[in-house]
Amino acid sequence: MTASSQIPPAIQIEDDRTGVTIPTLRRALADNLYYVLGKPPDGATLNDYYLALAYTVRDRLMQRWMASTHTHRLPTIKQVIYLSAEYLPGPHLGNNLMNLGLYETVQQAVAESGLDLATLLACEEEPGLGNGGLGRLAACFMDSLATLEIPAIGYGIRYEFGIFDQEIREGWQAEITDKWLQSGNPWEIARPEDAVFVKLGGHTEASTDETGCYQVRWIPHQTVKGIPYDTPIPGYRVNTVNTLRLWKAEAPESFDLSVFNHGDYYGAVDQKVISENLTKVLYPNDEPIQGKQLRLKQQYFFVSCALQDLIRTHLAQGGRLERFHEKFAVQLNDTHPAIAIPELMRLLVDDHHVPWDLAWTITQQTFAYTNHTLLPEALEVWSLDLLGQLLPRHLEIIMEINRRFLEDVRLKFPDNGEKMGQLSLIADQPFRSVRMAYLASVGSHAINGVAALHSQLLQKTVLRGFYDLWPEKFLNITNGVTPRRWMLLSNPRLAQLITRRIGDRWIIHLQDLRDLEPLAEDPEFRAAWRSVKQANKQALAQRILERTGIQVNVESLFDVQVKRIHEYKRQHLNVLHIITLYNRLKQNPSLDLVPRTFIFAGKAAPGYVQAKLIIRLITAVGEVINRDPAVGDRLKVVFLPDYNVTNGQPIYPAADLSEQISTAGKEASGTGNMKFALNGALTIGTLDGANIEIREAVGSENFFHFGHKVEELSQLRSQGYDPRRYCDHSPELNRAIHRLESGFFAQGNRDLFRPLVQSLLNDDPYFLMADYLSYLNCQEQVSQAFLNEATWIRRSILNTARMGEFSSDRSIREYAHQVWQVQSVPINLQPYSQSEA
Ligand code: OX2
Repeated sequence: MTASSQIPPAIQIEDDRTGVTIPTLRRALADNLYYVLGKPPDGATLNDYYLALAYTVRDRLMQRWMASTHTHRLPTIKQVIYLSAEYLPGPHLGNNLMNLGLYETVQQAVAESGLDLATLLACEEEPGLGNGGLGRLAACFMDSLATLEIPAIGYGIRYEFGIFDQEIREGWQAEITDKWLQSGNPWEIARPEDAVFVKLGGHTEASTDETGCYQVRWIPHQTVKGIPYDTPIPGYRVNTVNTLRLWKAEAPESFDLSVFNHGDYYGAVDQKVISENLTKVLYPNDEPIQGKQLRLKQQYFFVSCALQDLIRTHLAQGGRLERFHEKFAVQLNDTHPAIAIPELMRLLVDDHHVPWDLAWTITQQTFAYTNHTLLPEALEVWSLDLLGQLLPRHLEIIMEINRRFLEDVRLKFPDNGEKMGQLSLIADQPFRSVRMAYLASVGSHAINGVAALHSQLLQKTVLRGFYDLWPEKFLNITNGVTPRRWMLLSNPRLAQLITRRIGDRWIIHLQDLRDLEPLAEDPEFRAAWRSVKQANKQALAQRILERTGIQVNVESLFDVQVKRIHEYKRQHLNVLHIITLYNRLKQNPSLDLVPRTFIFAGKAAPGYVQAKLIIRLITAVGEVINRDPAVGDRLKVVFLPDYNVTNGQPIYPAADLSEQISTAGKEASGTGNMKFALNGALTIGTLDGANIEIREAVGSENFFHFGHKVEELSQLRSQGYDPRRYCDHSPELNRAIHRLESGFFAQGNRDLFRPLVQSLLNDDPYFLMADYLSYLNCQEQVSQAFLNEATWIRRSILNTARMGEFSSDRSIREYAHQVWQVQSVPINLQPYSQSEA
C-alpha cells in the first residue's frame, strides 16, 4: 500500500472547516478570505468573496470526498470509469450548496455578512469543457452516479480554453476565447504526485527475450507529462462524493538540455510549449476533424493517463490485472476515447506481459461503448498515416485486432469477401483509415444508442454488420437529465410548488411527479402553476431586456429553440414559420394573431459557415420584425447570446413551447427536449430521437407532432426528392422564400442569404421544404391551444407529471444493471478512521 492510499487515523477535524451553523459559516468565510486568498475584508473584490465562499463549501465536502475516494479504492468495490473528451458541469457553487443541503443556511450567513448569494453565484465562470449535448450528458451522469452512491471517476481533459464565448456583433456571431481559469478555480485540486507519462511518435522494435517470448518495445519521439486535477462531484444529500479527474499536459521537467537539441535552451523551451499545447483548447464539433493531429493527441493523452492511473491504483491495492474488469467498468462516451481499446491492450501485453488472448478478454469485459450520432460526417476515422506517425504501436495492435476479428468473421461467413470488407476496422476509401466506431464495437461487451429510435437505426445502419454478428451486445439506454440542476436549482418556484403538494421525494424519485396528475384538474393548483410560469417568464424577460435591449410581452407565447446551431436541427425552419406569420400580418394588419416571442440561443462552430449564416438570419429577421410598428407587440424575435449551462438555466423554466424540430432520424436523442417538458413546456416536435418517447410518456394529446417520419423521408429520397415542388404547391412557402431572396431582411442585399436559399431550393438535405406545411399547420394548433389557458396549463402540468422516466437517475440505473454490473456503496463517515477497518 502506498502512503497516499492510507488514511491517517482519526484526524482532528476543525469545526471551522466542517461546521454549518451560521456563525461558523460566517467565520469560515472570513477566514478563507484572509488566510487562503490573502485579502482583508475591505480590500476584497466580489470575486474574492465568491472564492472564499467556494473554499468554505469545498471544505464541507472534504471529509465525504476523502472517505468516498478511500472506500472506492478497495479491491472488492467495482467502480464506474466514465471516459469522455467533454464535460459541461455548469457552475459548481449553487449545485454543491443544494446537494449538501446548505443553500438556505449559506444564503443567510452570506446575507448577514453583508453580501448577496445570487451576486456571488454569478461570479463563477463555468467550465465550458464541451460542445453541447454530449458533454452535458456526461455531467448529468456524474450527478446521478454520485446521487445513486455508485463509485465513479469521470476522466477527461482540462482544456485551458473551453468552448468559446459568443457575442453577437452586428447580427453575426463573434467568438471570444474562454478564459475560465483566469480568476482561479477553487473547485479543483492539482495532484502532481499522481502525474503519469505519455509517449508519442517514434517507432517500435520487436525482439525475442531470453525466455523466447516475443516482445515489442515502443521508442517514442516525445513524452509528455499528464497532471491530474480533481474536482469533487457530490451526490444529492448523500455522503458519496465522486471525482472528476481532468488531465493537463506538461513537459517532463527533467528534460536534459544536451539531449534536447544539444544544449539549445530555447529549443527545449519550445518543446515545453509544444507539450503544453496539447490540452490548450477544446475543438468545436461540426467541423471537419480529419487530419487534426492535435485532436488525436488529446484523445490518446487523456485515455492513456486514465488507464495508467487505473492500473497503478489497482496494483497498489493488491489487485491483479486478470481481474481488472472486475474492478472497473469503463464507459466510452462516443468514439473520442476509443483509442483506449488498443491502449489497454498495449499496457497489458507490452508493459505487463499479459498474454494477448487474456488481455483481449479483459479488454472486452472492461469496455462498453455509447454511440451518440449517426451523422456520417461525425463518425470518426483516423488515417493510418496519422495513426502510424503518432501511435505506431497502437496501429500494429489495431491491425492485429482486425486480423483476428476478420478471421472469426471468415469462419462464420466462409467465402464472403464482401462481408469482410464491410466489417473491417480499416476503411480503404477515400483513404486508408481506422473506423473508430467499429474499433469501439469490437473491443466492447455492450454497445448502446441514446434513444429508442436511435438504437434501432444504429442496428440497422451504421453498425448493422456488428448487430448481425452479436445482437446480444446491443441495447438502448435512453438519455436523461438530472432533476437537481434542471428543476430544483434552476426552477425553484416550480420545485417549491410541487414539493408543497406532493412532498420532496420526486427530487430523487422523479416518477413521483405522477402524483401531480390529479392536481391538473384543480383550478387553484392550475392558478398557482400559471403564476410560477409567469414569474419565470418575467425573470427571463428582464434578462432579455438587459442582454439585448428587446422588450418582450410576458403574456405572449414564449416559443423557444435553444441548442447548437446546425442545419439538421433546423432553426431555419422555425424562421420560415416566423416569416410566414410576418407575411400574414403585413397582408392583413388587423389579423387576430396569438402573440409570440421567439427565443433562440446557441453557438455555431466557428468554421461552419451555413450555421453562422442561420444566426445572422435570425438576428436579421428580428431586426425587421421587432421594429415594425405594424407588428407591435404581437411578434418578437430574440437571439440570446452565449448559450451555455449558466445562461440556459433561466430559459427552460420560462418556456411555453419547446421547439424540437430536427429532421427525423438525425437527432440521436436530444436532452433539451427533456428539460423543457420537465419544466412544463409543451413540445412541438418531429418523431425524432427521444421526442418519440417523450410523446408516448406525456400523451399524444399533450404534444404537438408534425413532419415526415424516418421511413417516409427515405421514400422521398429514393423517389428523387425535389424541394422546389413544395414551393410551387404552397403559396405561403413561396412567399417566405421570396422574402429571403429579395434581400428584404438584409437591407436589400440579395446575396446575403443566398447560400441558405440555394441549399433549400436545390437539395434541401434536411427536408425543410417537405416538412414546412405540416409544421405550419401544427403551429396553428399550438396557437389555438394557447388561447385556452385552462387546458394549456392542464397540459403543462401533465407534461411535468409524466416526465419522471427522463431522469438521468433512470438512465444510470439501467447502465448500472445492464452494462456495468455495479452496486451502490453507501459511504460511512463516522467513525472516520474505522470505516475501512
Ligand atoms: C449529441 C447528440 O447530437 C444528441 O442528440 C444527444 O442527445 C447527445 O449527444 C447526448 O447523447 N456529439 N454530440 C452528440 O453526439 C455527438 C457525437
